[in-house]
Amino acid sequence: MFENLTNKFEEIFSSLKKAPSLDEAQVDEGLRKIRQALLEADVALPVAKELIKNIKPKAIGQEIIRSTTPGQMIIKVVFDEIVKILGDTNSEINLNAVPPVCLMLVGLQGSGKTTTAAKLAKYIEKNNKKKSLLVSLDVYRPAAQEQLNILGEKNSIQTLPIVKDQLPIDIAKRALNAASLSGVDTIIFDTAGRTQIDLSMMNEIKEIKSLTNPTETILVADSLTGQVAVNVAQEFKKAVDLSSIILTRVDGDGRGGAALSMKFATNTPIKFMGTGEKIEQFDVFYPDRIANRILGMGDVVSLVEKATQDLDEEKIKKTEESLKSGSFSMEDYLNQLRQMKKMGGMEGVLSMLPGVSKIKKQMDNANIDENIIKINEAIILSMTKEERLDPKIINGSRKKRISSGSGADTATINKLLKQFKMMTNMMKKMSKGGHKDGIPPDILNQLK
Ligand SMILES: Nc1nc2c(ncn2[C@@H]2O[C@H](COP(=O)(O)OP(=O)(O)O)[C@@H](O)[C@H]2O)c(=O)[nH]1
Ligand SMILES: [Mg+2]
Repeated sequence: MFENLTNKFEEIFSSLKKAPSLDEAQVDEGLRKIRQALLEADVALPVAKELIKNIKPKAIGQEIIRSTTPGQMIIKVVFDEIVKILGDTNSEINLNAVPPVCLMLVGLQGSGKTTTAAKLAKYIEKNNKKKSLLVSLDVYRPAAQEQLNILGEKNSIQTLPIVKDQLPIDIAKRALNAASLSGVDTIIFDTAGRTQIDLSMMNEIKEIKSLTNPTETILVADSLTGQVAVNVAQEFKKAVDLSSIILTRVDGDGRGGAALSMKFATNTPIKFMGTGEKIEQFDVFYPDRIANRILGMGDVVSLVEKATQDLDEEKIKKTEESLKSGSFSMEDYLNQLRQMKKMGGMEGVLSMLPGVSKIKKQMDNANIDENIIKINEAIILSMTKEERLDPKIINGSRKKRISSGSGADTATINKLLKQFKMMTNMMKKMSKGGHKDGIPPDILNQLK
């Protein structure tokens, strides 16, 4: 469903995320491409506008957290806004009523109501440990009631026996009685759809709704129909007030626009999605997971999140001050290494980046030992405070002591000292140039 959009986003972000700095013009250009990609994916114009409007000030005013690039931060901003547009968090199905709790499925013909009724019953049985009664009110389409009852039988879900020529409202009354008698917790009503929005359908739904007083009036919408699905949802919302939406055919090759627009256009949460014809192909709709899928940048997002959580602001300040005063010590270096370790070490950092296979290969080529952080930490810990503050004093005999303390050989200790020297030089240059964002990536380079 989201492949096209994902590919577009990957293209847009591939240059952005590496850039060490971005100016407003570059951000604007990125946003223009994002907007275009959204519209091509059939996202409703007001939704695309809203997204861009919300992303822009955050993308430009974004404070860059150490160990991320501006591009990575922007990906996180875009991600957050897409999650918001999709509905922030998942809202659970509402079963809070005196049993039998009634749920009502509505939607156009062929949108997947009957299939979804059975899927939902199975889901509620598994997750809420509640038994459902499936009831078809579709007296118009030949064999529609049979279709639901066969599905029920196949999947061991109770169904209401069919009585020929009964009107929908009478079937609904019979269902309420049957449920009370048999002690069923939930009734799922599968209503009749039409090929298009139609007044008599809406009136029938209203009538059944006032009889059954459902906790949920759920629109089943075919995501493959894109904008049409969104328009249909708006009509239903106006006429019968929906409480939630289930998107079907998310497994299909639609362009994703319906999924992205639905919540914003109807102010109604998407609670589930159908991902195939089989009964178990039914998932809770989690906005953040969907946003991850759409962006194809989940790894960058978690990298930024981790960086935000893990970095100790105070230590960063201290490092920054040391840098400015030119007194960056082994102590500070140790802090840097520990920050990296917190983020899961080099492997942790790298494995969160997209295109990691490429990086891994480069790593292999460069012979980076993932244990190097640990070894370097051990070396620094074996130094005296004096040595840490002024590594120049580390002579041959001191090296021997450090070696026996850390288990590292002299060559490794020499390498660390050389790296440290290179790094302090480089950092001095960087801080003079006013560029204060690249420390961990540079440590990464220095570790090669
Ligand atoms: N691939 C796919 N097919 C689905 C999904 N949901 C329903 N269908 C199929 O869509 C067709 C129409 O579904 P049905 O439940 O009869 O729609 P109704 O007319 O609204 O009751 C059937 O062939 C279903 O198997 C889905 O999530 N993915
Ligand atoms: Mg049906």
